[in-house]
Amino acid sequence: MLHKNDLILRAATGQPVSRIPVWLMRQAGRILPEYRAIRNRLSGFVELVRTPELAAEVTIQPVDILDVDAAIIFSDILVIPEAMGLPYQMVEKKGPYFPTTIKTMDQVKQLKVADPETDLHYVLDAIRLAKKELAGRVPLIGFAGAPWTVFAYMIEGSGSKTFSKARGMLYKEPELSHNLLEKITLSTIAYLKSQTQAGADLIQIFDSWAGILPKSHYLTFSLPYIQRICQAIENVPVTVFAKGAQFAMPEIGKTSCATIGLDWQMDIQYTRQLLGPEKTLQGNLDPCVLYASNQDIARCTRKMIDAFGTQRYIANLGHGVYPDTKVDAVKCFIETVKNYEL
Ligand code: 1CP
Repeated sequence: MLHKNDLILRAATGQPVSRIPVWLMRQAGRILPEYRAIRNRLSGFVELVRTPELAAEVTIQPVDILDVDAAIIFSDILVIPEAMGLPYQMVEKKGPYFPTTIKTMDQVKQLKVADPETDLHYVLDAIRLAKKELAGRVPLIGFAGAPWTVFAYMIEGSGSKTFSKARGMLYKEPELSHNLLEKITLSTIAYLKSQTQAGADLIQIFDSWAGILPKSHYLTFSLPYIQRICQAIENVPVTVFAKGAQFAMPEIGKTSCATIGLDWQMDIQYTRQLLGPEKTLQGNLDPCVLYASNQDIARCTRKMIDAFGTQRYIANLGHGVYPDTKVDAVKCFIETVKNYEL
């Protein structure tokens, strides 16, 4: 489809842009009162994710209200375990919770490879609706968790500071671990292919827990599976966001992704040097900058762009926007990017 605003696609594919594209990780939900109004009408997060009309509506809210250059489909990385047979709950103010976690090879064998058209049809319906309502205004980003990050929740059963059960599993049961990662990878490839068929113009892989692995484990248990996903998605550009994985940047640079996301701790110039000119970079303002005054937000944003340069670059935060961020601060960030002169 032709887009009225295709800046993010141009940047991702290395074409020149007339201004820098900008969006925010976790822009759908969290910060907008308009999101909370819809969310409060429902029993909870899971119902919203499973109601395509409303999921599409909250997907488009940031485009209408914040004027970002891309929408991201409203869903969660945990729909994959559920589609494989391991359901999750979203506990208010606490986050995800899995009543059952994976402990044995027998359990891994019982999990299925997700069939997106049946198990995840609600996400695909939401994508089709969102695309229709966007009518080409901006591209739509589809996403999934990286297999390692999804694995971490399936073993741990919830968020965790250390994910010690999940990391421990890699040492204790490497074969079980690879078997589970394989199933998650096959499910994710099928899912992301379906997302692009439903209309996703770009795909982002979130490896939120990349940074807690030692390098050798990252290169064994995470990156090879990410590379398989990158290779399988041929028709749209893929972004890899591996939070905390500065240590593996040269290797991430060798995957076939178009764009690499930087978290806020990563050094911009050093990372560009490691990756060379062929990849597009995305990121990486510290989300906490948005607690500062507008003047400081603008100053920090411009300083960040000075370091990235204006081509082969997509402006974003270094991780998801925090829920207590003021909408005005987000607007200031977006305006500063848009007004940056090439
Ligand atoms: O009730 C609510 O509104 C719940 C809050 C919420 C929301 C709005 C959760 C629970 N998930 C989401 C949506 C979501 N999750 C999106 C929507 C699109 C967007 O605007 O970006 C996306 C892309 C995600 C991805 C996601 N979920 C990640 C990867 C990105 C990241 O932030 O690192 C992870 C790790 C999750 C798990 C998850 N879901 C929700 C929470 C609170 C968490 C994190 C739990 C933890 O800290 O371990």
